Amino acid sequence: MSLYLGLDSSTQSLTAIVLEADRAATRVVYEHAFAFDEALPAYGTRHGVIPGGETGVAVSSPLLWADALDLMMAKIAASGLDLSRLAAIAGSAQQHGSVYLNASAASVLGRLHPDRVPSAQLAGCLSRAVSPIWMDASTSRECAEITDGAGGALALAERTGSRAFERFTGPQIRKFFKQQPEGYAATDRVHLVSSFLASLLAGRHAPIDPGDGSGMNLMELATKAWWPPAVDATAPGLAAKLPDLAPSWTIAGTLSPYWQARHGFPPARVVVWSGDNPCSLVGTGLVREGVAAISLGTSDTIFSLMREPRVDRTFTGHVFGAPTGDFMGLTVFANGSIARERVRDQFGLTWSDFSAALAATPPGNDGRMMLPWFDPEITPLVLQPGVRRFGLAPDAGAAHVRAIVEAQMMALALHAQWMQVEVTTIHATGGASANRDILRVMADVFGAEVCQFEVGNSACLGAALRARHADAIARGERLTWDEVVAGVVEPMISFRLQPNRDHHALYETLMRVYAAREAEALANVECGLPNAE
Ligand code: ADP
Ligand code: XUL
Repeated sequence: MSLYLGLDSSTQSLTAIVLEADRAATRVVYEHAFAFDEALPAYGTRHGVIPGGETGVAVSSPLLWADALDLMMAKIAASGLDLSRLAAIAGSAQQHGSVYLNASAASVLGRLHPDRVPSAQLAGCLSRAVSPIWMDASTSRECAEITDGAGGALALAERTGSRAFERFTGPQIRKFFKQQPEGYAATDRVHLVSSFLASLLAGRHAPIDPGDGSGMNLMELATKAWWPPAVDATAPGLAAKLPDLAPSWTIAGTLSPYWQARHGFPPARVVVWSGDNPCSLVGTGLVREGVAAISLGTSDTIFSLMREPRVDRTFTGHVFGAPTGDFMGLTVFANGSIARERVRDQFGLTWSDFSAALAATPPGNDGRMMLPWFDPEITPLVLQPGVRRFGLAPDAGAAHVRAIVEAQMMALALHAQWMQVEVTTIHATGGASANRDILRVMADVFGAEVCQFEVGNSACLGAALRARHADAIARGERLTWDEVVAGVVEPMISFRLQPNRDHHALYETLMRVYAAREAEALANVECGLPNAE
């Protein structure tokens, strides 16, 4: 039976899942994860981010991601798995982050010396030492310039799937071009985190898939090609610096001699990597319309498959390519796990105390409420953070816990309405989906059944399933997406939770109050949202 490796390079950690599969069955035979801060402390990251930048700036290190990949490959090689059966590797990465390489990268990637770590050999290939990541909110000016240059917010949203967003790669590239023109001129290739890591595995520049490409404000959804008006509005000469775009099941190459000599891997197929949300779509089994998934990771996201792209005219959400060749709707909230952790830490709680606080407080929180903008928020756009509290006494820890979770769930429900998906079932994933008390609030707010998975990291599972799918296509085997996920995702649904109808009715009323308070707060903050006209 062949083995398939999925990797997920997320904001804070790297995860690997190995699947063993043949026509009859697919099962997980290996899973391992480590946090960047702990595994590679020399990079000095905090929650995967290099601390100390200007407000709104969030960067990490591409060399950290490369060395983490090396650590993980060593770990897998030492696991006792029969690596000779490894047929293909695919990956998932945090979206939007960009890696800037000079012209030496093309040859260095193909000639890495097996005795040395990747960072020591790649440092000279970087035309920018750091990578801006999705938490960066510092490019509002560049967003406005690109919007103007590309014919307005609606045109950009209709063509690329999203209006200009601060964290999207195009605005980040423009800021680099404006602030460090020499660095931009020395850049031969701008990779995403996904295509950078795929390039490192394949030993040559890998393409970008439409799932991650649509997080750049540069790709035309309909044609899955770079859209010249957006590319030209972003930075001069950019077209020549962008990788190719290729379908998600494209084979980028075989595992380079570096990985074979360094850790004893076979020349397995390297499949094009994608973003964590597109990979999660597969890893939560959303290969058909009608079900939504919520990922409670560093960010909270809600997404759903779409056969046809439906643009969000409220401009909060995104349409991305899906790894199945379809589309997906997605809305992202920056104040996800990190905001829950702020409340947990503020009151000195453990996660089990946090759960106990939810269990000890009534649905609706007796009218106490919070707008949870601890950090700059993406949905709705809040550039100057600030938490708003209604009726919450400073020392009422349990009420604060319920207030943040209810606020997050109501915001998820309100800002997913544009997708026009009737949510009757939610597939919950991400680190915080391990917390059933949080899922109970989710079920009641949405009035939907919530399923929880045995494999918590659906992005990584999705990457491993994508490896299986692409390998089958490369061998000329017919394998539908239903067949890819059947028997893997469904039996792994370990827990189902039904909503309480009375609590849902209460939340329907509270959601109107929440929406009004949100609108009122937005009228008083710097938000800069373009209007639809
Ligand atoms: P990433 O976006 O980096 O992939 P994960 O999906 O791995 O993030 O989620 C990690 C987060 O999950 C942690 O930062 C933590 O806040 C959260 N988490 C883990 N266990 C629990 C729990 N029992 N209750 C609530 N949150 C949790
Ligand atoms: C998606 C987004 C985040 C990142 C990190 O648009 O910004 O979900 O992919 O998880």
